[in-house]
Amino acid sequence: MNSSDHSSQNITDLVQHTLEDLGVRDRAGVQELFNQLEVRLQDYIRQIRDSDEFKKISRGETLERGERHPSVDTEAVRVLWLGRKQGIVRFITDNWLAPAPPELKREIGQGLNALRASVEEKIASLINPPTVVNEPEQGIDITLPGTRRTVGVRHILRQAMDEITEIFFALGYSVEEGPDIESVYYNFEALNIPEDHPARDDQDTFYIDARTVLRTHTSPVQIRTMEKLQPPLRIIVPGRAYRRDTPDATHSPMFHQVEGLAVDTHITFADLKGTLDYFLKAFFGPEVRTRFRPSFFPFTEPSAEVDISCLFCGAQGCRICKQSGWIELMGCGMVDPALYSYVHYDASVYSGFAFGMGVERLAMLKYGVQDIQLFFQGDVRFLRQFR
Ligand code: 2NL
Repeated sequence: MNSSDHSSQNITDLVQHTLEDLGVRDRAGVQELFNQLEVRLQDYIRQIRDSDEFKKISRGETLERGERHPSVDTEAVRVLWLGRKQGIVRFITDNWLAPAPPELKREIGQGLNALRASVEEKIASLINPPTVVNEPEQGIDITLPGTRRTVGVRHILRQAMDEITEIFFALGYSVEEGPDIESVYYNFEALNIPEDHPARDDQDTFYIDARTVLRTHTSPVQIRTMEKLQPPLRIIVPGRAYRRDTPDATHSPMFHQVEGLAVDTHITFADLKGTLDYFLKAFFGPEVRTRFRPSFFPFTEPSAEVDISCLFCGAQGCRICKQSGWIELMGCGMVDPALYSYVHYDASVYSGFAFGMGVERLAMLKYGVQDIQLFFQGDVRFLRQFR
C-alpha cells in the first residue's frame, strides 16, 4: 500500500494497520492521514445534523414512533472514535504510535491529541436535545406504561375493631384508651383479682418488674377512667392485651380486646342483656340469637358467658359449634361493688355492667378465618382478601 490517498479505505480498517503497512514514512504522510480522519469525522457529524430527527428535536418538535433520537447516533459516534478498547483513537495509539519510528512519534502524538479534542468538541457542539418523546416541555413520556399504585386498607383486625366501636358509638359510648405497660395495681389489684389468683402467675403474665406488667386485658383502662370521671359513664375500650400463651391456631401472646363499661343509677342485668343482644345482631346479622350462661369473673357479680347461635349451621349442630348449635363469644356481668371502693364511687347509689370480647375471635367467626396466626404474619395474600 503506497498510495498516500487512503480516503476510499474503510476507516476502521485503516487504523488496524501500522504506518509501515500503509506506506506512510514521513511527517507529511502522517499529517495527511489525520486530515483524512478529520474529514471522516466531519461526515459522521454532518449526517447527524442533517437527519430529520435532529432537525425536529432542535425545533422542539415531537418524534414519531420508530424515529430514533439523535442522542443515540451521537453516542454511537463517541464510542466509534473514543471507545476505550475498540475506539479509533485507541487503535491509532496501539497500531500507529507504538510501533512508529522515533522521528514520527511526535507528529503522530500531536495528530492524536488534536483528533481526540476535535471529536470531543464536535460531540459537545451537537445540541444535546432533551431525551423525551411527545412531551418535551414536561419531560413526560406518555408512551411509557404508568406506575401502578396500590391502594392500602386498614388491617382486617382494625376493621373489625372499628366496626365494634362504631356500633357502641351509636349507643352513646365514647372510646377510652390507656397504656399497654401497666401497673400490677391497675391490672390486678383494683380489679379484685387476688394475690394468689392464677392469672397473676408469671407463667401467665409478662412481668416487666414486680410491680409492672404488659396488661393482660384492657380492664385497667376502665379503672383509670372511673378514677377520672364520675357516673353516668358509658365507655368502650379497644386495645392490645398480652398473655404468656404458646402460639397455636387459637392463641397468640399478643391479641386485641374490646371491653365496655356502663355505670349509672338503676342499671340492671336487663340493660346488659339488651345492649349485648343489640350489639351482636348489629355485628353478625339480625338473624343471630344470644344466650347468657352463668359464669365467674373476679370483677363482676353476677357474671355470664355470652353465646350466639351458630352462624355456620343455623344452630343445627356442626363441627364449629361442636354439635351444640351455640358458639361462646364473650364474657360480661354486673360490676362487682368491691371495685367501686377502689375508685370512690358510692356503691349504694350506682350500679353498672361490663363486658369483654376478643377481637380476633369475633373476626375469625365473622370472616371464617381458621388460624389466628394469619392476622399477624403480614402475608398480603391473606390480607388482600379483606379489601
Ligand atoms: C372475656 C371477659 C370481661 C369485664 C371483662 C370488666 C372491667 C371492669 C369491671 C368489670 Cl373495670 N368488668 N371487664 C367483665 C366481664 C368480662 O371479659 O371473656 N373477655 C375476652
